[in-house]
Formats: sequence, structure tokens, C-alpha cells
Amino acid sequence: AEQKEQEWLGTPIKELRRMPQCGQSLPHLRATDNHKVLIRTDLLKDGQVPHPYPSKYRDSWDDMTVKMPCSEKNLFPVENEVIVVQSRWELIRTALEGECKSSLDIRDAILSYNTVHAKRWDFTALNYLCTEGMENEEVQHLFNVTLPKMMKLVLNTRKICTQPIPLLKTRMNQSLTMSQEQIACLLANAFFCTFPRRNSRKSEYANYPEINFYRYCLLFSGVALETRYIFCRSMPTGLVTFTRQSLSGFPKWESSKKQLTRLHITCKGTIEDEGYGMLQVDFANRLVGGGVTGMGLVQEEIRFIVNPELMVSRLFTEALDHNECLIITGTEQYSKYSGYAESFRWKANHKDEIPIDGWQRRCTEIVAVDALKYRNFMEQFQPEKMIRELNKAYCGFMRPAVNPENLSAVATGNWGCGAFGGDTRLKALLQLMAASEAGRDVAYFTFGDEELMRDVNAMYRFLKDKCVTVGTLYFYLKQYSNVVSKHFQRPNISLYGYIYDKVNTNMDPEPSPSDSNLT
Ligand code: AR6
Repeated sequence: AEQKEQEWLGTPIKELRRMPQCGQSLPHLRATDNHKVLIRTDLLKDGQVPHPYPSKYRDSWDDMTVKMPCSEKNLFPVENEVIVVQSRWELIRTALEGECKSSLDIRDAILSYNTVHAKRWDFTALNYLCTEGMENEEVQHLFNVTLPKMMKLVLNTRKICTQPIPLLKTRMNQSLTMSQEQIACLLANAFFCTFPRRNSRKSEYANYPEINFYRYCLLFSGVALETRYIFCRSMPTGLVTFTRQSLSGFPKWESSKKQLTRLHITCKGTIEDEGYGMLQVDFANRLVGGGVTGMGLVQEEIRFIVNPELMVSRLFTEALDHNECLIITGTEQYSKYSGYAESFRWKANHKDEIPIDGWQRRCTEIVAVDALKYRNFMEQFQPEKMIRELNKAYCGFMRPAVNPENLSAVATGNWGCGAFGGDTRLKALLQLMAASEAGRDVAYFTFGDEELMRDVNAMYRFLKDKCVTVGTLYFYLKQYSNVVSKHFQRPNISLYGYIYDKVNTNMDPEPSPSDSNLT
């Protein structure tokens, strides 16, 4: 009877490492060539809104930095008899200095500096939300308190975001640290759709996610509007770091001698709640945030909505390549939710109690890694696809400059196995292998799937008992791939069935038997 009640298996979760306890003490925060810091580090003080650095707005308009709405180069042509150019920032200021008393005012403001989109952008959902979709009290608060704050933040962009924001482009290993106030300012700009060149993906930003929220107008539930909770409190005083990690070397999976690290696996709980203090995996799109400003509402989009500071990464993060990930440290959770996908509901405000690190960041580290999307089930067993996923996960988990002793466990789950159609049993092994190679334990959340919990745990126990290394396991995966490669549909031999069979018949795949004798 007890067996039936089993909610978790493997190593007890309290034995896995979490931040801040497991971390090394941070060096003094300072800007370097590959770490831009947008605030005064010398004036950083606990509980105070950080000072922007430099103190005076520095303009830039090039292909290495974000084109800002408040730039003097943000011009647009006004066609009368002759073509003259006009400052778009002036128009934005005029629009947002006015009053916003209804959703129609929001629309008029936004369209006053986005005139060419007037026909295409649909504000029906926003109108509905502000008339019937919300309680009267909520609407009052939105128009009397929240929106005026957001408009003020936009008007103060030149005072708050004084330093050009570097684009985190492909092949760059670059970090960017900014204050929550700066992020709030940028998100207020996104809400009012002020970012230039960002209203069509055909432009120079074709390889970047959407940042302007013009699609929130289309969304019936108005979900993107939930980001407003970031503006509802007094200004938060922390910092957030965004790091693009682009690895040039990867393990030789075939010859890896690494033993599997520890596994905690559970069908209860979520990455974000029970995985606090661990490296939390974002089941990402190569354009980070996926459909968050549009229609999507699964793991990644939900995370971006409840931790809205994640959203600003869409402003400067170019599409992730196969060898890349984005690491975000310090975002705050503002909302509680219930449900998932169609049943997702915003539930309540959330007070984030996660401790703060030496750089005034919440000890919440999230890594965006994008799995491959599979249309055909068998495709994922091709060796080059497995290698791709191993390398991607490894990139997400591996920290070249940190001793593994100081790294937290990885909190993950069915990565790539929902919208992207992957196989949970294969992906669980691939993630375990990548984590083992990076020297980190794994907390795996099966999201309610008890059978998966038992299957993966049994396979894991079996592999540990037989001292199967990462390299040997990779060898079996490749053999399986070979056996099933003729199939277009699911083969009648399962991956785990095959592995049990092969390891038991003791076909030693490696010429040297020495490491399989280890105990
Ligand atoms: N904690 C643990 N597991 C979860 C959680 C959670 N909070 N939420 C969902 N799961 P999916 P993908 C499980 O489909 O396949 C987005 O649009 C649940 O079993 O979000 O990698 C991105 O932007 C779910 O079925 O990830 C990409 O475009 C499974 O994780 C695309 O979806 C997979 O969640 C990525 O799709």
C-alpha cells in the first residue's frame, strides 16, 4: 500500500545542492569587456534602487546595441508635400504625457507613433478586458495607479536606461547586469510598443524575438497584461544578470567515462516551486520566451508571465544556436498561477521570499535551452539529433569557471516533450548524461506522470548498479538507433527494454573492460 503512495524516488531532495548555500562567495561586481553593468556598482546599497551608470544618457544607434525609442536617431518620415523626418520620441512623449482613462486612450496613444500599423493591430481583447473582463475595482486601479506609473517610466527612459544595451548575439559570450528598475522601464516601453524596428520580423531584427506587446491586443485573455504586476508595488531594488553562453568545445560522448550523478525524481511539484535555489530549466524556444507576446501558453510562456523580468531578454537576445543558451539570474516571481495551457489562470500576487546574493540578485537561476522540435517520432533517435540535444543540455548545465562543488542541482523535467514532441524516456536519459558530464545532480519533475517517475527511476537504478558510464550509455542509445532506424513508426522494442536487454546479456561495448568492473 505504501508503495502506491510513492510521490518521489531516488535521492531525497534535501540532499541536493541549492543556492545560496552551495555557492562560492561572489567577487566584487564590476564591469568588464564581456560583462556590461548598467548601474553604479560603487553605490550599490541593500534596499535602495541602484543608480544608473553613466549618470547622463548616452545615445547610440548601431548594430551592436539595442535601438532605443528615446534615441535622437529614432526618426520617421512624415509625408506631406515634401518628405520631412520627425522625432519619434517626441511623439511618444506627447502621447504618454496625456491622460489614459480607457483602453481607447491606450490604443490612441500607441497608434499615434505606430501609424502604419493602425489597420493591422486589433485592440478588441484589450477593450474587452478593460470593460467586461476585469472587476471594476481592478480597472480603476489599472487606470489610476498602474498605467500612470508605466507611462512615467517610459517618459523617464533617458534617465533610467542611460547606457547603450549590448545585443547578445550569436557566438558571443557576454553578460549584462541591470536593475529591476531598468527592466521595469524597458518593459513599460514594450507594453506601449515604443521600440523602433521591432514591429515586423522582416526587419533588421528578424533573428530576434518580438518585444513590443502589440499582440496582447489579439489575445483574448489579455495574458501579457499580467506583466503589469511588476508595476504594482514600490520599485524593487535588485539586479538581474543575463548571460549568453556559447560553447565551442563539447565532450566526446562516446568515450565519456563519467558515472551518472544523483537523481531525485518526483511526480509532484514543479520546477519553479520545489526547485528553488537550483538551476531551473526553461523549456525554451530558440527565440527566447517563445509565444509569450503572442498565443503560446506552456512551460516557457508561463514562466515568463509569472517572472516577467525574463521578458526583457527578448529585447536583446538573438536566436539561440545549437551550442548556446541564455542564463538569467535574479528575476523575481510576481504572480501565482493555476492550470496549464488552456486552463492557465492568473491566481494571485506572489511575494518572492528567495534570498538575495552578493550582487543584490534573487538566488533564482533560470536557463533557457531550446530542444529540437520533432514531427516524426523516430527522428530523435538519430545520433546527430541525440548529440545535438546532449550538447544543448550540456551547454545549459555546464559552468566553465565554477567548481562543480559550488554548483546547484539541475531542476528539470519533460524538456522538449510537450509542444516539441520529444520522448520523455529518451530526453530524461540525455539530460542525466549532460548533467553528469557537467558534474551536477538532477531533480526531475515528471509533472504528474507516475509511470514515468517509476520507469526512469528503475532505469537509473539499473544503470547505477551496473556502473554504466555516460559513454557506455551513449553507445547503447546509438545501437538502439541503429536497430530502429528502419522504422517510420514507433518500433515494437522500447528504448528501455532494449537497454535492459543489452546490459543484461552483458555485451561489453568497450574493448577495455576495466571501467565496467568499478563498484
Ligand atoms: N514544471 C515541471 N514540468 C513542467 C512544467 C513545470 N512548471 N510545466 C510543464 N511541464 P513544453 P517543449 C512539463 O511543451 O516541448 C513553448 O512555446 C509538461 O509535462 O512547454 O520543450 C516554447 O517557447 C509539459 O508537457 O516544452 C517552445 O516554443 C512538458 O514539461 C516550446 O513551447 C513540456 O513542456 C517548447 O516545447
